[in-house]
Amino acid sequence: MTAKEELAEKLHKPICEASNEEIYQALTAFVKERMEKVPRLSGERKLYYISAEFLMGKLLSNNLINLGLFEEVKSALEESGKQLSEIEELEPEPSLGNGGLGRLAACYLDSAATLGLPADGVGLNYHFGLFLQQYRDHKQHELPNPWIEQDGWLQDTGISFEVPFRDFTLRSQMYDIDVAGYQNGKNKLHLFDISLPDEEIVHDGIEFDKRDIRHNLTLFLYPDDSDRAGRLLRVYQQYFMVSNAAQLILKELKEKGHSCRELSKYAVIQINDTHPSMVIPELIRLMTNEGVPMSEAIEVVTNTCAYTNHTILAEALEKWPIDYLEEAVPQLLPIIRELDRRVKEKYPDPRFAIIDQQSLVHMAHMDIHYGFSVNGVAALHTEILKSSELRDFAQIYPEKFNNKTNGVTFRRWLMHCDPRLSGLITELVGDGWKKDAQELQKLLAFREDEEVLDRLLAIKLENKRDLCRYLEKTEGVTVREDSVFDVQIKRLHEYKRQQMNALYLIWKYLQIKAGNIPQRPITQLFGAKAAPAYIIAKDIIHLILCLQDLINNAPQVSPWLKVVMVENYNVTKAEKLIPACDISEQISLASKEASGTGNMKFMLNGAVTLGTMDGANVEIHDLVGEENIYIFGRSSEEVIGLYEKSAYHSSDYYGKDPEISKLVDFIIDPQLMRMGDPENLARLYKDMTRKDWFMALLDVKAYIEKKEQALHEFEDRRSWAKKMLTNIAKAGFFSSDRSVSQYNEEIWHLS
Ligand code: 26V
Repeated sequence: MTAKEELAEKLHKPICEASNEEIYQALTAFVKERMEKVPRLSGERKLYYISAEFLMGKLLSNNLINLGLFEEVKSALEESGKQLSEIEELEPEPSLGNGGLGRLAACYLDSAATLGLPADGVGLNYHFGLFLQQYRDHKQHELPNPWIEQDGWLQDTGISFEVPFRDFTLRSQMYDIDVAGYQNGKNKLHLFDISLPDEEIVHDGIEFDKRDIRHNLTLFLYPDDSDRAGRLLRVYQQYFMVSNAAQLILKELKEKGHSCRELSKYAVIQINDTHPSMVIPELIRLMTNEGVPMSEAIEVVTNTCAYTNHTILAEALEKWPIDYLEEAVPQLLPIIRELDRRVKEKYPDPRFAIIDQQSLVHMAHMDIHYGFSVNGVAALHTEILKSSELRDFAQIYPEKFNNKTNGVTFRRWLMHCDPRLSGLITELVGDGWKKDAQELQKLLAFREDEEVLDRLLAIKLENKRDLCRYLEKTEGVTVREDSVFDVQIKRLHEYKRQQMNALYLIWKYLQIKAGNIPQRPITQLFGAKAAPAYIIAKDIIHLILCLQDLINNAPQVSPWLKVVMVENYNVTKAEKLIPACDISEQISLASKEASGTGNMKFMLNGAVTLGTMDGANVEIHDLVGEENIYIFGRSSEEVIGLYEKSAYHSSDYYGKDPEISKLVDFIIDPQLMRMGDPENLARLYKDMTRKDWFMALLDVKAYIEKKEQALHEFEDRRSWAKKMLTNIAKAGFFSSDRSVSQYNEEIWHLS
């Protein structure tokens, strides 16, 4: 039966007579049935990728692409007067992640299945996900983001485990999402839930009783940890995740007829940041309960677990007070104490301790001592880990440290989100790039081909038109398609320096007011969520929303400069913004962005990077060459030196440079203070003038200058198109197929 016939049969009527809702239901059922038939990947050894986040994005189109059904279904619908893109809009996006960490996990699941590697994800089924972001009064407001549908992608497996806590035991339920590889078999994402989640306990936005663990454990990702109850809830979540993972892994091992002593032969566990680190003591606990001697259990688990570090910021290098663990999971303490005792016996230096003198348990230290691999996520990041953050550890365990530069799946981030560009690439170099991304390099042969360059520009314009229509519909704003689209989309964090971009906007606003009109209108697009308890991040959002209001409503300025901060930025919105982008903002303070993955998606879609020598920007720079990227700012060595010597004082820049103070003072300009909330603006002003921990003032002038250069060079359209082409052609290295192959060859060793 053709896809068209099957759909019509499911609908009990011809497609043209069905509503989009009906087609969506039928299409989802159809795809699920086809996924059922895809063979499960298997092999002697299997990977379990444990992660607190899996930022999957919508699955309908992605599954159609990977099943090889996309074109057939799209045309079948078109023949009946229906648009797949409109049907797709009905699908809610699973809200199971926050940023790069979670999206990377999703890309890696896609690539592992595509490469035919047996690799399942393990995480939690958060009912309300991160949160849904709304703007009111120029501020972020948080609401629950319910995404679970009746007949969606989650399948109840009937598998269930008991997870013991100090005061009670929770029963889990395992739900699965199928992950089909591109023209290959399938793996699964296992999402654990509690048996009695109670969505009713949430009120007033995202408030709920944080102590009601039996009913709240899987409601939200990253519940507010500004108080003890919130932090404890995170411990409960993490243990629930890893205890289920450990029980599942041992169950599958037994089902294959192996003893748990053989764990490392048949399984490998990738610990995605420190959130899943308790899987180490939990596995040791379960194995010793089964009679395996402690030393042997420790050795087996060490040979099974590998740890990936995704940031050097304190927020992710988790340290749990021992009394939190005592209160939630006392059964782990004898194990953690024993692990710590063994470390102290061998390495008495307190820098290596798992339990420090303040009775904090260092999760990363546990991972490094009791895992066989530690990797960073970009070349520079791994070097910084080895030479500064984790230097002592790299000295005692040089063989454990390795780099795996991140990657992104080209199925979603090119084939799906930019069909026009995909089509042109295939026309020019064939479709080998879909399986071997390095083939994109063949595009370099067209660097001097004016027709190709013009077609690239024409495609970008079409994509910008699509985005304009989308923004008009969803955000109610009008954007000029002939303006430069400059985009900064990522988690809101001070180190990512959205505030420095805001200072640029202030500068440009003042320039235009003074009569210095840009060569072409500029559209500055932002998308970002701030963690609910992260005050300065919320103040930065407030500043940007106030500037948006001010600039877009200033008659003299708005024809030339427009600010659009999209609400509730997520994967779906990224898929619309990235193909339309001209300038990709990657302006983190050098040394702070572990890798970045948005930077890769942008280059792949023909945007040119404006960035610092940080994270994977360094590798992008080395691949495309000086003339195809805009680099500015202090180097990571300089920045690390400034921190070491406590030598950066924002007042040196604010107080001594009138060009800078003029921009910063604008934050508390009466116009802005009337428009916004003086408390938020004054707090941000104070922070930037007295602290500025992530050194926005250090680089702001170099940033303005480089951005102006990029805007100027944008006007030489052919030369810009050449930069676009070079970026696309060199993006092959950043395919997650390459990253996952390297993980497999150097860490996982799956057959
Ligand atoms: C973030 C947050 C923010 C919300 C509040 C709680 C919380 C807890 C932990 C984290 C850790 C986020 C770690 C992360 O996303 N790291 C990113 O990982 C990407 C993939 O490796 C990498 O490209 C980014 O540079 C890095 O920031």
